[in-house]
Amino acid sequence: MTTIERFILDQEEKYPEATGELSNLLYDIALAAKIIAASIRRAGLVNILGSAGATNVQGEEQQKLDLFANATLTNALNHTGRVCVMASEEDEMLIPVPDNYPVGKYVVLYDPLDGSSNIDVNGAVGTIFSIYRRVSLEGHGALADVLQAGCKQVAAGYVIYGSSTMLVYTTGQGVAGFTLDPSIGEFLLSHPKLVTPRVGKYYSVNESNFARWQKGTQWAVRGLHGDRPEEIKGKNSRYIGSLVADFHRNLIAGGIFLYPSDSRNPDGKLRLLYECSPMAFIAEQAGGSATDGTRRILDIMPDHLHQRTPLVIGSREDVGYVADTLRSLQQDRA
Ligand code: AHM
Ligand code: MG
Repeated sequence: MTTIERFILDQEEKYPEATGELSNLLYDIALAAKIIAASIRRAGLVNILGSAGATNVQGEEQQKLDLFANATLTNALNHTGRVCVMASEEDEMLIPVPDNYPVGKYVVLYDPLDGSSNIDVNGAVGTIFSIYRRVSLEGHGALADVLQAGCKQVAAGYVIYGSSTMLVYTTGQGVAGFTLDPSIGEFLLSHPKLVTPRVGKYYSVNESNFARWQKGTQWAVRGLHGDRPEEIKGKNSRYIGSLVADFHRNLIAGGIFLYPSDSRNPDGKLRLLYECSPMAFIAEQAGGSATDGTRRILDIMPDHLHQRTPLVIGSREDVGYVADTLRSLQQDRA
């Protein structure tokens, strides 16, 4: 039985220059995940469900658990001396480390409760996190620390609060998955090396947007349906509407997730820093890939905190098929 602490420590021992700060940061996040998981499990009991009546910076209604998850992560990180600045999907501005606490060399970004529309129907939700090394030289962190390309991440992961709670993360040495044993309150190593199939079984996309997609996207998704068997074998459709849950299923079973641009959301819906970059890092480390249609997600240099991007992510050959289809249709029109 390997606990997450032991696994992280074993990994750290491979790097004599490691100071242990990143390991401790990962424990901090694992602790926050346990607190959030406990609260989600009790959601129906403690009447924590439902809207808090406020809207977040994206204009979406916040729910009580969103606020709780956001505060839990912030409070787990802000006093440790390991972080110089944070940013959350739920906060408009950077989250500074309070003046009376020490600052450290890492930057943490998070989507505290992804897929929150699933809360009221007892569906799976998740937490996504992304860690960078600071680029500013001293003092409290600045915007430049947060606006880094995804390829600069030192770690990324997600927690899925599903039929069990799992934490999946990478530090660039492959992807490992841990399952929370609620009887002892520990994350135990359950998936030592997650590798995603090169070709997937599933495609996941919100097809109610079909009429609003560009021709290339429509063409590619028809291929995923099985309409063009000479190009690609048709797949099964699965869509929960919770990126973490849809991504996790496809990571394990093989598949492709798309949130393309459409006429209502010209830049797609998902956020580069809190959702797409961390998931892209995990996908690549598991042997998959992620693109916005033309660029590798990890190469996109963000210019603002809440930037959105189209996302095509998952099994390498399937992502390649969609990217090729989009490219060839663009060339035809040019
Ligand atoms: P959230 O972070 O506000 O919960 O929104 C992101 C979610 C993703 O988890 C999911 O993939 C997507 O929004 C679903 O959007 P849609 O309902 O348009 O299909
Ligand atoms: Mg989200």
